[in-house]
Amino acid sequence: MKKICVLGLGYIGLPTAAMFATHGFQVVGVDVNEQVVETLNNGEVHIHEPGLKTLVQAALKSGNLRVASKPESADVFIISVPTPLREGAGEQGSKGAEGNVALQKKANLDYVIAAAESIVPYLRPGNLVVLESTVPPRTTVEVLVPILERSGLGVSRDDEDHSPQHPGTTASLFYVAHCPERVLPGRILEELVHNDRVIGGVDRSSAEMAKALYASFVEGEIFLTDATTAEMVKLMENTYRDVNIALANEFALVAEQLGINVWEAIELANRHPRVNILKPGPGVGGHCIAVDPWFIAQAAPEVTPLIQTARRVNDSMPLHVVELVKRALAEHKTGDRGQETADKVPSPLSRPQSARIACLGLAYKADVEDTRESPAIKVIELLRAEGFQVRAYDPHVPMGRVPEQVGSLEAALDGADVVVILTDHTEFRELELRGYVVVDTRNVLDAHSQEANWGLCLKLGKGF
Ligand code: SAJ
Repeated sequence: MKKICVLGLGYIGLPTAAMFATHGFQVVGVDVNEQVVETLNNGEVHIHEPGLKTLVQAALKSGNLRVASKPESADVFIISVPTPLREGAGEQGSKGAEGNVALQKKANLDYVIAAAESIVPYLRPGNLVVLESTVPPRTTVEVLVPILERSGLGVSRDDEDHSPQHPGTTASLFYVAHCPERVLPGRILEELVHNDRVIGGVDRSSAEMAKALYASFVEGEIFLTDATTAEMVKLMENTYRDVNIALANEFALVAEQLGINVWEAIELANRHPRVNILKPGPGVGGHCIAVDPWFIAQAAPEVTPLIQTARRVNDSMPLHVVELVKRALAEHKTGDRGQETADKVPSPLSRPQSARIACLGLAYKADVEDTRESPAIKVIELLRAEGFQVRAYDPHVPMGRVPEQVGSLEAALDGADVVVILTDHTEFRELELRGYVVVDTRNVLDAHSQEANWGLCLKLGKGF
């Protein structure tokens, strides 16, 4: 039985380790966080994802999955560690499309480097090393391979790349491939099996070896390419989505100025057979879409003004939400919306800054507990910085994520001057908010029935 060592037991590493373990491999999952190791060894799972706990427990019970804090010898090593942004990492002398701005956010490869270095002592001829982490273009060939070559072994190369100086003979070669994950949080297990996969090898043999490995559980098609193309494919997918969300957000800002409803306009535009505008909202969260475009920008800052601008448009949306809250408060104060609204909402606020704001939703998107890069958290931080009294509620997110978090909807709504809907959780679609001033950033409330019934509802993207 082949042995796989998976480094990093996070959102991708853990499901991948469990998947291989339940498909006939002996797997050792490694994490540098002792708490993660202990939790898993106690049969518990630190990541909330449908079906994951059952799969991990089955894998552990079968004896095919073990969890450890250090790597060990194996046939295959899979690196699945985070690649966050390093903020303010401007590089002297490199001019981006707008000065050095593009380079202020760059990939932090510390975890990838540490994981690669931890493998070096265990690397043996014939081993395959797979990088699953999302990385800037060329990381596999320019960062990962040189570290692994410190083992004294040579990386496998395509025939035409063999030079007389190259130390490797087949007997002393190792193999390397980049196999980016493409699964959607909330549907990870299903998409791990059914999505198509792109595998980029540093040479053909590496790509073929990785394909044979993933074919053990992937039911989608597996496409082979080179490592740098595979890196770029992954980054392009998420950048495509980011740029298109930025376009939707920009349309929303325009619609507010024009006094039209962007949600209706998008629905109508999307009736065109070749148009599919995404949804505006309070910004883009999650650990990938808000991060990955910067990896392309850092590789080619001069030629990526569109990508960089899209990032800034999406990053500016939390501030826009705060402006909408202030507008709602001002209307609330003056009763601008007419007698009907003025009658229904509480009395005018003498000091808007002391206003109570109920924030509904902390997660970065619907029906998940993940708050990484969540625009909702950014909105709360901005409101806090402005001195508002904030209470936040999210039925999916464990308590303690922000100091303002409360454990029930009632506690959040109690005495609220403005209610801001920041995440489109299913639970929020049925909300009864009669008598509240609402800012709906996700179009979860049915404008016609709600607004007609209970007064003031500002919707992001809807002018008035
Ligand atoms: N969002 C909008 N408007 C939309 C769609 C999304 O504002 O129309 C926001 C969401 O609310 C959220 C953020 O964008 O804050 C990202 O959500 P998402 O559902 O678009 O994507 P993620 O981050 O959960 O997962 C993405 C996926 N990539 C693509 O769809 C191209 C997933 O397939 C990747 O595997 C994942 O990134 C990753 O790990 O890279």
